[in-house]
Amino acid sequence: RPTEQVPEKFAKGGVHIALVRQLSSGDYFEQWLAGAQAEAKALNVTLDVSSGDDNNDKQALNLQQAVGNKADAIIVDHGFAQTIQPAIKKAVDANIPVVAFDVDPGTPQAVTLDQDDHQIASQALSVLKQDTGGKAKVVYAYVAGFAPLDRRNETWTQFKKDNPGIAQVAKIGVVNSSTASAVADQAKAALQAHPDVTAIFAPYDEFAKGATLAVNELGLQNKVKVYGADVSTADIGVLTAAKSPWTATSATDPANVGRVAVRAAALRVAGRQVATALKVPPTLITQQALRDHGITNVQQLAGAFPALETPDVAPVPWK
Ligand code: SR1
Repeated sequence: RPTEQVPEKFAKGGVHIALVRQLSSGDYFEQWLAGAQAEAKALNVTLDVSSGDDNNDKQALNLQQAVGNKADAIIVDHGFAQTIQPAIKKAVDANIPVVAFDVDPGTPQAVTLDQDDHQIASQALSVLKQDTGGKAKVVYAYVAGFAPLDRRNETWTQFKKDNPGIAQVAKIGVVNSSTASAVADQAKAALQAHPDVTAIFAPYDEFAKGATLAVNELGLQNKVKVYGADVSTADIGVLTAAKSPWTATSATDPANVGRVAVRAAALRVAGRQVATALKVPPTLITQQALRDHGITNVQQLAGAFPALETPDVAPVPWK
């Protein structure tokens, strides 16, 4: 329920927020965008969306353009620190509010938003540990440089130290417009080279889908289990398919995270205080729970996992 009047600029429909993305393909990024667009519509904001399509120089150019166009606020969605920080500095110097999702903005003047990636990794790893009794040869999927994956990697590194029975025997991973199929090829090769592997830690849903495909194609479903991150309707289909090796995922609702990013940017446009570091906590979703609740799509998830919705993170008082 609104507790305040809509600020004039929003009522008139004159607010432009630039959303500058590094990546746009894949379930996670599509759902995130849908949430951001829905929130922008609800707030009467024009969302100007650009994507670097995995080209960091293109993302940096898009960001410079958003600054040059004097956007009312800018949301930077992923990116590599060295390519986006110079333009973020220009934005904050020009008093343009910046919300940085899953990327280090390099300045405390920007609001940061993340999904608590350490918790994402530790939730998925808690199931891996339970299933394996803390003793397993593991294939690990990771690409350095992406802030959320780097944070999940910190937790994996500590987990290995704390659990000497867990051994990483191969590292795989690629991020591009066909991540899942590339990771499937890599996972297949790793599983063939290491027949004693019983678990794949793949903390990004495109990695987990690729790992699952590899296990299925090799017919190893009874031996090798996959522990992942993120969730989408397509992921739920993969998780709950007969004999699926994908056992657990730790996830937020990506559409909800997109909505939070737009709310934070809108609040800053209206001159409101926003916490400097926003977090949307993840929820552990197991294959068993999805089956028990008969969940087949993301719309049904919130009923069984109400913590996936976070209206209290960056609430807008006039909405
Ligand atoms: C390439 S980075 C992919 C991750 O970004 C978001 O944090 C999602 O959770 C996804 O796993």
